Amino acid sequence: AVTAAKNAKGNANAEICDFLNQLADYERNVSRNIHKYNAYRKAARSIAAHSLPLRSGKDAQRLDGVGKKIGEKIEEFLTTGGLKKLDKINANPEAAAIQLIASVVGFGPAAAQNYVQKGITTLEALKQEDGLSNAQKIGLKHFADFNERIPRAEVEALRQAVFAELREVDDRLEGQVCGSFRRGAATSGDIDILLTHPDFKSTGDGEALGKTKKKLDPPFDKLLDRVISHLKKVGLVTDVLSLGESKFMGVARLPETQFSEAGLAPPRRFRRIDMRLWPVDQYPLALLYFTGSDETNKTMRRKAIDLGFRLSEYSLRPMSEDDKPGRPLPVSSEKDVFDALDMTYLEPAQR
Ligand code: DCP
Ligand code: MG
Ligand code: MN
Repeated sequence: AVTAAKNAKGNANAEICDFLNQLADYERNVSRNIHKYNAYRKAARSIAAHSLPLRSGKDAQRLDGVGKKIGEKIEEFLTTGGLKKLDKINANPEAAAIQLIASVVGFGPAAAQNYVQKGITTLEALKQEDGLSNAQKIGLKHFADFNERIPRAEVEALRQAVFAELREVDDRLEGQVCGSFRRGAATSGDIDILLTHPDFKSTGDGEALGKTKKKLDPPFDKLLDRVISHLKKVGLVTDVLSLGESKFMGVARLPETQFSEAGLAPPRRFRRIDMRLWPVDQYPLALLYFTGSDETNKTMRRKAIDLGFRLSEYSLRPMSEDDKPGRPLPVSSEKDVFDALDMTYLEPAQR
């Protein structure tokens, strides 16, 4: 019998996945090599899905997405318990500084690299810089809080508070918390809310509304604005990172009374919240996409391509011989998409 130690996700090869993900982060943020980043991530996902503990690099190479080079790293890790490449990365203060800054909300790898080149290597020094964007200032201000996972009970309390307030703005607004919360996760990195309205319709072309028309039609051009203003007024939203007609990224926190009434344990942290306003006819496709996981999305999009379709958060469309998308298929539930792709329906918790 296999008695390998498994992590919370049941991954027998957690340590291997962990070092592959560290290498992936390094490639994305420091080397800026997105291909290598994707390769490491893909190998890590493939190994995470493998239930038996890997015994050798050769063993690992049998898995999808694990080639010779990654196989050799796994061999080194299994035989020596470490990885020279990772030791070198971890001993490089410049690389560490880039990774640190790139992990702050509002900063990407390019900005991180620029600051480190200028000799800015700590968050304290970064805070003193002129010319930070509003989003970057907020990212720095809440750096510690944003690095904390959000317990499910707190997402639930925020969900109830937000949806109660939405009724005050427009009692026909509807929506759901998607992301890891909808998949049943015990903790979430942020709160992903998808909203819709029965009168808010797409043009039917299967594209993003913003792509075909510069502006949403009234009153929906102002609806998300009104939602966010109201949530700010009642103290649920504390900061705005960005706000467009259909996409909000910001910060939320439960007011003190609601926090204690929900029986949540202090400290009362600031949390990242994303909100999208979606046309009702495209809602099931957005629900599917924003529920994720990103891995399930990739699998489904790939499956769609294999079957001659194109799947997005806006539509499921057949592709013509010359690779042009046809008319969107009618989709009234997530299950319709699984059916069209000839896949067994997966409950959110299985995704
Ligand atoms: N998504 C995706 N590909 C990305 C980013 C996001 O398919 N590159 C989709 C799937 C995600 C959803 O959007 O589940 C929400 O994105 P999050 O980054 O918030 O991811 P999760 O909610 O899944 O996880 P977390 O708990 O870290 O927020
Ligand atoms: Mg999320
Ligand atoms: Mn999110």
